[in-house]
Amino acid sequence: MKLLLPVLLACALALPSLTADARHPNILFILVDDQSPFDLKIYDPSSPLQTPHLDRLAAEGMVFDGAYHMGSFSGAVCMPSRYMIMSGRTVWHLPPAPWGPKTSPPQLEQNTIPAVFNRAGYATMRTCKQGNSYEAANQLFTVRHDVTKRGGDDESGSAWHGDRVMDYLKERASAKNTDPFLIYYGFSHPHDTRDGKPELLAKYGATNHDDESAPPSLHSQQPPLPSNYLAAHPFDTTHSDVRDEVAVSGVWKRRDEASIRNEIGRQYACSENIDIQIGRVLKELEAMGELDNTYIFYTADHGMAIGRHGLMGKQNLYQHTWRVPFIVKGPGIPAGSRVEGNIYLLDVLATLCDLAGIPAPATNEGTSFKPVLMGEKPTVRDTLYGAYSGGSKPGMRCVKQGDWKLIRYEATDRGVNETQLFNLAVNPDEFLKEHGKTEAALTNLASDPAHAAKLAEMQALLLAEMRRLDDPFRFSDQPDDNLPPPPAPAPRTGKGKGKGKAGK
Ligand SMILES: [Ca+2]
Repeated sequence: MKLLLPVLLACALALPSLTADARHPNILFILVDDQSPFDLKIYDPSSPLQTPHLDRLAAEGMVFDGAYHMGSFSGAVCMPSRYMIMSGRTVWHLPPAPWGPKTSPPQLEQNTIPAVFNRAGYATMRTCKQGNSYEAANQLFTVRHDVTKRGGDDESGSAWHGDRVMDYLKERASAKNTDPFLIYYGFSHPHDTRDGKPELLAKYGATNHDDESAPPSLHSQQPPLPSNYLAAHPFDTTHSDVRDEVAVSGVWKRRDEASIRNEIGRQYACSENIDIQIGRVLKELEAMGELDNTYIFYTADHGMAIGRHGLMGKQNLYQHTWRVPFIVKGPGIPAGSRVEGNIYLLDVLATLCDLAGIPAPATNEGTSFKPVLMGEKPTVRDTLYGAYSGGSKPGMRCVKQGDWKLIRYEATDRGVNETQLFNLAVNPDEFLKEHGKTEAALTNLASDPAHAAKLAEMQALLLAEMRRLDDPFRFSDQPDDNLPPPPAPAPRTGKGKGKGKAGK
């Protein structure tokens, strides 16, 4: 033993500090801006959206059916979502949240994805849109190219972000840099303005429409209306006048078939272009011999309505918007697998650390779902909570456990007090009575006496989650828990400051 120890120490010292080997895999984290999982054929086989590269990721990796963002205290849902991804903190424990300075540690940015991976010896690179994000964390990527690119050609659109990653990989190869890398590959699309490239717009029968006085024409190649489309949401969601519901160029307040189908066509044109940009990078990684040692994540900061339930934006908690697409491929992940997962975007930091073999920071509140990725278990939690509090308070909350989901809406100043109870096993589209389905189960069950016990159970579960997660608001029929009136959100810092128009 005395002889062996120096030998072992010498061997350990002889190891390179960090190389892109099986112990320290590369990470490619792809984040798109505003995309419902149900846009993708992977989640809705009837969707005409073509994404061959995402299909390949799904075929070679794992698809999550239960991936969620935890919510927002702002109309700009992007912003807290991106804070949660970067920091692994729950929504009410983020620096810009009400009481954020009290519920989040100082200098949290030093425990975010770039800071943690820089310290572990990773090469960190980022490209993404600018603004409505976590600027103090974004600044910590060693290489950073953030510009909002939502135009309809390569220089002004998604190809620009693709070019930045391609340039980075080529420079890395020419410099013979063998440090493992973490690339945060973000896009500015398909967030509006959804100016697609002409050849992709043509494929989906869409036009870059900007004339508010007249709807675009119907076209046979436009995607069909969503199954849960409505011409209007049946009640004020507590923030029905938010920018996304009334002022998105191309739709505005219109919900007619032509406007919605054209806008979905534009969304798909932008999403297919993103898929093309992902394909370029995957091909380059393959040529470099890095693909097999890289964990590739694909997701969005939140979902999107675009006509579903008569809504346009991201300021609601229906499944199309609360859920996000989530696909992961990499070493050890069973190919072609599909799980529920029950993960939040705020679990990403812990999971990346777990996969890379580095400790998650003490400030992290997320749960590593590496055991799910490795096929060891199907979920990481039983209960999921969602919040939207960007308009009147408390706003919207939801809770999901198993097949059952409760959504509550309250805005005393607007006369809103609504409750929805869905059995997602039989009503996954969350049809309401306004959808006119004849089957009794395909509607909101909150007022059905047969489900009164389930409603009470879900109400209790929601209160428990609100307490557990330090939700600073309560509904009028809940105990007030002696909560103080919450302060206004702290002003945001960095380059995104002043661009925080709700919904941007
Ligand atoms: Ca977004």
